[in-house]
Amino acid sequence: MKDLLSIVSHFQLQGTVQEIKPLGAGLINDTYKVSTLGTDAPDYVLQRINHAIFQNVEMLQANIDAVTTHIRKKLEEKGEKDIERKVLRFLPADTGKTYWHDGENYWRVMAFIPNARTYETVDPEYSYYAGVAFGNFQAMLADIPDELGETIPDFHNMEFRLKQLRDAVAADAAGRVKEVRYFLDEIERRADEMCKAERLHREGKLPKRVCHCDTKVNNMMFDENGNVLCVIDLDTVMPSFVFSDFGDFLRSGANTGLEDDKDLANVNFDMEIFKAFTKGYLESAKSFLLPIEIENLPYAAALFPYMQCVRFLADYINGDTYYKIQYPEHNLVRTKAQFKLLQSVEEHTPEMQKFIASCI
Ligand code: GN1
Ligand code: MG
Repeated sequence: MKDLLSIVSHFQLQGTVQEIKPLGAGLINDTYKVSTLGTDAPDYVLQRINHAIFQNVEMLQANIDAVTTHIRKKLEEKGEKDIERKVLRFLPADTGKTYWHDGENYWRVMAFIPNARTYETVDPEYSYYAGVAFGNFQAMLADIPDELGETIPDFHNMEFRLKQLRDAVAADAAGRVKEVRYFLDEIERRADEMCKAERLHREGKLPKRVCHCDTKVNNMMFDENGNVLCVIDLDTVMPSFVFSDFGDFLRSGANTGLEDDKDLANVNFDMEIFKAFTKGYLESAKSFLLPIEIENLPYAAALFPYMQCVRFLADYINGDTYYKIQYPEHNLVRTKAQFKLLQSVEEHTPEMQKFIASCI
């Protein structure tokens, strides 16, 4: 706490810090809640940025500053009340930048959003709201004047993720390849189809837009009445295919089990969630989506469990160098759960296509 206190002292906080303790369940950054004394000053969120993963912190924070400034402006133009709870506010450090480098680690501080909460699972009603909110998020950022950088180059590039997996297999650093042959074969069998987005982009048929790129259910804040306040975890906001936000929400939101469920019988793709989310998303995103983007939404629903399966498996084969793990086979358990989810998505493809056709 003493060390964290001295870090926080480099940011322009109001009030007196009372307590700093861990917050949230992210797999990448370390997050703390900074509580201040009394009710006059806001509480804050302190984060240690995972600098091994986000190697260009200057670009990372420039993206986030651009995005939050743009959204804030849009909300002001709309005459929105409660703006403090509808867009994140990062505090400048004594360098004037919205991050602080202590010589070893990079830190940032944002205002804590009061009386708000996140969920690990959602029902169809909340999925509908989430669909509207992520569609709105993309719509609000459609005319952002700044050019955003790729904070993690090729983040959702399926060809690149497959190459990483193949490199991991070739190196076999942890001697684990022999136990995962089955999954490697299943992945390779689908590889061509799953790289469709990259091909369509090269052919000039599929655009990149500013996307959130980490639309897990728990990256959305709801108020006390269940209304969506804002989207958080903006590290990966960057140009991508709209499939990123659509597919990655369903990967978490429509999974009837956990991302790392050990009991695969729990893991299935929930069509009620799919329908509610898709309805909301299309309502707010229809105005800018191209037919090729809409047609391929069922592909997006499969792409993200597939990509996550590839990423978890590559990390397992590499000896767990990327994701935080709680036990030695954690990344393998995650791989299996994502693969089961993919199979369930595949079974529902015709039904998804029919539903989307009925929405437009
Ligand atoms: C990571 O930090 P967190 O848990 O929100 C990851 C996402 C994965 C997700 C899997 C920068 O997100 O891409 O989908 O874990 N973020 C990064 O749960 O790699
Ligand atoms: Mg998160």
